[in-house]
Formats: sequence, structure tokens, C-alpha cells
Amino acid sequence: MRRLVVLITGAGGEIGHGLITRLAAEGSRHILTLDLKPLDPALSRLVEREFIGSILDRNVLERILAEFEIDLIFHLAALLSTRGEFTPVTAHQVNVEGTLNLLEFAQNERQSHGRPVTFLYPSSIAAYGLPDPATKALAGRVKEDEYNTPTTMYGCNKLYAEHLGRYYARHYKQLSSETQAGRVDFRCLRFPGLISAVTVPSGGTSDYAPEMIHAAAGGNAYACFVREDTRIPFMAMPDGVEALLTLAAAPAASLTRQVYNVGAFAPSAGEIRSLVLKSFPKAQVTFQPDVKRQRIVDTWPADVDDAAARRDWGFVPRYGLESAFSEYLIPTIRERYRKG
Ligand code: AKB
Repeated sequence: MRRLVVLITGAGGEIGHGLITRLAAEGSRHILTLDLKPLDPALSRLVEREFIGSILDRNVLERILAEFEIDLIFHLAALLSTRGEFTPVTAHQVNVEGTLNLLEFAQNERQSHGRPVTFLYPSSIAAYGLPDPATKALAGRVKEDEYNTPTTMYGCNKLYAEHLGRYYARHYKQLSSETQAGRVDFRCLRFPGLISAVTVPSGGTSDYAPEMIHAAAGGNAYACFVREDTRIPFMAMPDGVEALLTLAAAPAASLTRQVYNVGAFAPSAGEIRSLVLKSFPKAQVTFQPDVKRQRIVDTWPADVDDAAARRDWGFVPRYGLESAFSEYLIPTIRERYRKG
């Protein structure tokens, strides 16, 4: 008998960290992870089996298929927006070819155990591309199907992978004699910038918010790489993890779309700085915009319309801006830096 597990790719990243911790605390599922690097020992202890390897390596996926029965996948592995602009071909390989491999893997798992495979995919506000700041200001909270003209390789990859997921869920091999669509139950969240109190991001363009908070808590000066008036949506990491799990558990009949916006608060970089200074009055936070990274953030929406997620599967973030700081970020970060 093969072991029944949930698979998490890119498990060592920020979302993986929160997701593994949360799933292990629930204790209802055995966890299998796949990442290029070994997990932190604290996370490693929480998983049934850890594969070190690439999502581009089909042999690794074959080995997993041979040993494990999987009906739930969180495909988190990705190369983010800033890093992707330095290595666009690698970004395409990881974000598109890697996702295609995982979708095909999910299809094969379904074939082998006969039950649908739920495939959770975090997309991003990077899938949007607003043409200029004036349009961004006018657009306000954007809906899923508006402004789908991303300007980064990462954004293009995310948008295309959303379509790949829709293809596997609804149209896979539509000309074959036997219907093969519907075997992969693809469900996608378009995440805003995520802010974790326990990990520091790298390679993204929304990183300025978590970097600012972590720098202040660690007693380091921080030069923010976007303008003070820059505004994009954010969410506290526990709400991001909760959203993934809630969407995974939602009855298929209640879902009216494959891709859902989710958001929680949409502060300007200046407003984030003010909140940081409230808790760390001596923090040194300056603004030194990097014109090129600024240009990327300027194409992302000031906020997202997540009415569909709220209606279809009951998405409600626990944390607003103030409570994210006072109840989650500041106490958890203080504890983290106190321990050193
Ligand atoms: C990035 O900045 O690339 C990511 C994202 C917004 O998806 N954090």
C-alpha cells in the first residue's frame, strides 16, 4: 500500500513554513515535501518525508508517485518577481515548466488511485499589469479579470500557469475518446504581498514591507526601495495559510471560478513606516526608491476586489492593518529577535 500524504512543493519558502507548521499542528495529514534545499530542522521534524530535488526533475516526481498516494497538492515552488527579472529563462522553467510537471503529476496520481486530486496554486497580484499610475489610482480595487497584462516574467508565468490549471481542470485532452478533464481540481488564489513575522522574504518586489518591519525589530536601518506613497495590498501570513486551507476544503459545487483574489489591507509604504515607528520609535527607515523596482510595483493594483472569495468559500481575513501589527507581527517579531 502506498502512504496517503499531502504534497508541498517549495516547502522551505515562507508560505511552506507557515503551512507545514499549521498542518502539523492539526495533525490530520501526513506531509511530504519537495524542495531544492533541506528544510530547517524545526520544520523537518514535522514532515513524514522530505525529498530534496527539483520540480523540473521528472525522475523525482516518478519516485514520489511510486511510493505515495496523493490527493492534495500545494504547489508553492516559484521564482519571484525581482529575481525573475535577472534570470527570466530560469524563472520560466521553474514557474511554467515546473507547474506543468506538477499538473501532469497530479493527473497521474488521479489515474493511479482513482480519486480527484485537489491542486492548490498560489498566484499573485503580479498577474496584473496596470499601464500607468493614473490608471492605477482610478482602478481602485481590481477584479480578477481586469488588467491581466503583467510586465514581469514572474507575472506572465503566474497568469499562464492559472490558465494551465484551468485547462487541466476543464479541458484536458478534450479530443480523446474518454473524458479526462476534471481529474485535477485546480484551485488558485491570487495573493497580495504576504508578511510573515517568522521568516524574511527574498527575491520579491513586495518585500519592502516585511523587510522594513524585520529591520526595525532587529535594530537595523532600512532604506525602502519604493516611494512613500506606493500602495499595494498585503496580508498577514497566517491569513494566507488559512485562505489556502479554506479554499482546499471548500465544496467544489460552491466554487464559481478557478482563480480568486484575496486581500486584507492596502497601506502605503509611508503608512507601514508609521506603524513600524509606533512600535520601534528609534527605527531608522528612509525612502530611497529604486526606479526600476518602483516601476514594477506601480503596475500592481492598489487593492484587489475579493468579493468572489468571500461569497463562494467564506474568505474572511482575521487581521486588518492595525491588528496584523498589534496582535501578530509586533509580538511575534519581538519574541523572534529577543531570542536572537
Ligand atoms: C513578489 O514580490 O514577487 C511576491 C508577489 C507579490 O507575488 N511577493
